[in-house]
Amino acid sequence: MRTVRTLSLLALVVVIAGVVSCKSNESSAAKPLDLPKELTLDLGSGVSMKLVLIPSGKFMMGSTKEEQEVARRGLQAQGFRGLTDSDVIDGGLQHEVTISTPFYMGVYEVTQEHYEAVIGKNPSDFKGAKNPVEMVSWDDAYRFCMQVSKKTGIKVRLPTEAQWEYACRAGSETKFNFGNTEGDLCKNGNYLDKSNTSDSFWKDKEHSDGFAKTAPVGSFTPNGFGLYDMHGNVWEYCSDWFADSYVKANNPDPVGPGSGKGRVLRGGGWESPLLYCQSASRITSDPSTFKGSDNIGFRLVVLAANTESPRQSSANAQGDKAARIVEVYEKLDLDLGRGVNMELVLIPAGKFTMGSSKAEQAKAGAEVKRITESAKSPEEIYAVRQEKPGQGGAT
Ligand SMILES: [Ca+2]
Ligand SMILES: [Ca+2]
Repeated sequence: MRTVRTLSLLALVVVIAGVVSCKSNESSAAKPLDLPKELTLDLGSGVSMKLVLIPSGKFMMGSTKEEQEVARRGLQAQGFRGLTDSDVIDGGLQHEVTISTPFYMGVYEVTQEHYEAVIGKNPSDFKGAKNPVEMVSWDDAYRFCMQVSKKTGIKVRLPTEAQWEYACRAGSETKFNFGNTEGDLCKNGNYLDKSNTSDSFWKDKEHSDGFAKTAPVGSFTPNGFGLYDMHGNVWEYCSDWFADSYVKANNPDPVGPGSGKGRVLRGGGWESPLLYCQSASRITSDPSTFKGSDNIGFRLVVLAANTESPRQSSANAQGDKAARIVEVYEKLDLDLGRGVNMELVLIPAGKFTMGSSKAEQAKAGAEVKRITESAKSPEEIYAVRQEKPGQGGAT
């Protein structure tokens, strides 16, 4: 009996071990990327930047019809007339968007300390090592990303508008990531509140967040992903070109239209009223003419797949769906030394019809025929053919 019981127990142990083993395999199969929860970028000069993992997922992007109507009524009450949809905080109603690739996002807005460690100067109006950098253009933010990438070997960029809103909402579907109660914004972000000295009619005269200008980053409660100041402090540049309506066809991972008059900014700043600090709020600025404001800054993201060395990333790109989305910069600024730079622009992949068309060939043939027929002698034809290389310097 003892032997049978022992064997039974042994069999049971084997079965349990098998189950545990199976479960373990299933678990690793369902989770191809075993990602650390945080990423720290060493910016040099003893300064580092902390980013947190934002998991992939789906969310409803944009605002609800009701939110837009409330915003419209609020603006009308302030005396605004003839408002278009794009005046009312959001160019599109809520629609489902998928973020297929986990990414890391800066826990804080880029600070003046961060900026100075990388760029070597601090353009901000409201000085403070831990305050957000401001008075930077979109191009400055872009350049900062490239410099950090070069310094760390990790591809850093501005968030897409969709990544930004997804990260801001952190699973919430309300106007703000903490709910719908406007009076709670003063505990969750720095906006145009009672503390502000301006006499703007936009000002919330009932609540105080304690900051008249920018606040040191992380002064308020973080959202569900652990991100600070997604509402207010400074507006944040995104990588997308702005479109009045969202480009819905480009999903998952929308990146906005291919071109536009301005880039997207999100989240509102210390000088923005409540309405413009909502999760879905968006404005635009033209980087060719707009060089910055002390109400505008930015924060960084890193695609999870880009945290690996280039060799690992290339290997993973063969088989891992998440890693296949490899991001490239729209332009490169090469420092050649002695203050000389060379700018290169990205030529996107695509198809085209190479060579000349039948019509072009027929036209060229007709032209040759015309010259040949109008020539008085073979020498003249020869002279015509030799003339061009001689003039243009070609051989
Ligand atoms: Ca404030
Ligand atoms: Ca902000």
